Amino acid sequence: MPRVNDAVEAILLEYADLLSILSEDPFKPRAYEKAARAVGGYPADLSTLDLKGILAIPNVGKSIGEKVDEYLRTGTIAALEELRAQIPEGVRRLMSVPGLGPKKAMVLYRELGIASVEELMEAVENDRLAGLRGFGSKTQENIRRGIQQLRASGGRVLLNVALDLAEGLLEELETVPAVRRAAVAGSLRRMAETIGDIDLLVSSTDPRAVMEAFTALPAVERVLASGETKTSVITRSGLQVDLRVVAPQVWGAALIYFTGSKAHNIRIREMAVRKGLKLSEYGLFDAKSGKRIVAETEEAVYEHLGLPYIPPTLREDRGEVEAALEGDLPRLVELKQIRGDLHTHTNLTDGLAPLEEMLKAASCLGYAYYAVTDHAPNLAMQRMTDEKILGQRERLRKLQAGYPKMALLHGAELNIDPDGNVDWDAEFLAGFDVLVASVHSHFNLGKDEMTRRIVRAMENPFVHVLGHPTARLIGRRQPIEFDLDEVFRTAARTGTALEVNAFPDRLDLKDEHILWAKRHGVKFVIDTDSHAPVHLPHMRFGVATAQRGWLTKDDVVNAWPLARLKRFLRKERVARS
Ligand code: DGT
Ligand code: CA
Ligand code: CA
Ligand code: ZN
Repeated sequence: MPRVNDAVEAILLEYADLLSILSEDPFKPRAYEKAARAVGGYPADLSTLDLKGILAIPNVGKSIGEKVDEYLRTGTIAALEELRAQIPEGVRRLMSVPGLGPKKAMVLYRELGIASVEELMEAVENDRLAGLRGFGSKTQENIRRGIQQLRASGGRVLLNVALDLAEGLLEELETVPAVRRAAVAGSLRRMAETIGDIDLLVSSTDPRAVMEAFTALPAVERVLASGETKTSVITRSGLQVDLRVVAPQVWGAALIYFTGSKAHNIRIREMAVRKGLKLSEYGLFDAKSGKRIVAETEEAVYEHLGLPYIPPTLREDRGEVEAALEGDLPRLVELKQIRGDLHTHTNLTDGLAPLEEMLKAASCLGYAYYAVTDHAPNLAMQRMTDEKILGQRERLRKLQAGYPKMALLHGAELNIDPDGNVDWDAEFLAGFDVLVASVHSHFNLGKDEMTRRIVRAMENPFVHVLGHPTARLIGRRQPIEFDLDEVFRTAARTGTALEVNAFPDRLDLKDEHILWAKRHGVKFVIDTDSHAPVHLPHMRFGVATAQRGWLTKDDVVNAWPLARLKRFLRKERVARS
């Protein structure tokens, strides 16, 4: 179930938004934003904390702490209600348009009375913004693109949000006596990057009892439709959930059908037809006699189609059926094969937890190695210095004795400047065990310039990993544009690993691009980019994305034993210098 921490994070972010509209002081909203992220990343459940406990959370001072406490006790914050009363909800909705900040949203409202995204779109189309100060043609173009981006997201939610909710619902369904088996299906089982609605499948001989129990769950806000085989509801968080109930003997066929994707289903149904069979959610049938051949397990259905089992993360009709027929399905990398994390932060920069806490949490995951990669100095707001990072290295080396089974690697996340240069000179860079380089600024360079910039960074012999290569933030920031083939070719040539960033709003590279890059012979690293211990388990989203990109253990350098990883980190440096 979503934790109360997430609700408080959302409330504090709203408070920060409203403050940034109303107050001239830029630091106050930032303070609320930082506190929001700290609360979201805090390991303990907020509902178990008293005021003293709340004030122990990093970045939560007295004034914010008291508001959090008030919210936990009363379900509301008086000061927030006051701000809400001053600003129409529509203005805040305007701020959900990527690229449209609080000040501009307020101008649109004050000057033109615009209070919704629809009204804004209409105003853009009718050129009503033209005369407004600060709304030149470039701004208008950005707004237009932002609105398109917002529409394209179409109310879909991030993978982790849907998965949290679905796992909570499954847990509750499993306690219902009439439920035999229960599973997630649809895009969520395929671990797609965003989820339109949650599909659940249950087998039972008493569907009515299942539907009754389901619609009575506390998370359910409203029932859209309820029948014997299908019920659809809207949850309190606004997400739709479709529940299907089937007879136990057709479980496998139904699970294939409702897992999809639609394109994969069509592909295997065509195969069935060619074999004189008929495939539906009720089983695989002989087309002539109408007799059911198999239905109980997914494996049996695939087998009778002449196919090995195809993992859900591959079922996108990207060539998996052909590969299965040829016996060429990849042996997908699995979470349990991941031996370490190579991109993580501490509170030396924008992380929330001290080094010691991050290490402890990582060792609990059983990792054989773990890299700390705080931000380098050119990201000015992080205030990194040479002394600080060298001090951290010394501390890390001392802490190594406490982790006999986990090699502690010292790294940094470098910033790729517009010319493709990174922080620090060669001599200083040579002191690190592992270096991630990422684009954190100048997202709007032209395509050629952007390609050159990234190629140059990868040609740097000290750069091991290109971090979150497209810099997208799902639903919030478009990917940067570069020549994918050129960048993938360069990654292969220079031995630079491409990151599969596991943070749920990044998932960068994305599945299709991973598959594309793999064809160039690129190696990958699946990283969490954790800023708190609770982020470390995001690794599962990165692994799922890697699976959707057809990666095997051999493609993923952090699935390798330490000795092989070290060769990768060393050999490349020698080869390229
Ligand atoms: P979403 O919800 O947009 O993230 O994506 P899905 O894939 O979960 O799509 P959804 O919820 O509409 O349907 C769940 C699965 O049910 C879908 O992956 C395949 C199956 N399905 C739904 N409608 C059809 C259909 O018309 N034909 C076939 N072959 N399968 C369908
Ligand atoms: Ca769905
Ligand atoms: Ca659905
Ligand atoms: Zn990072």
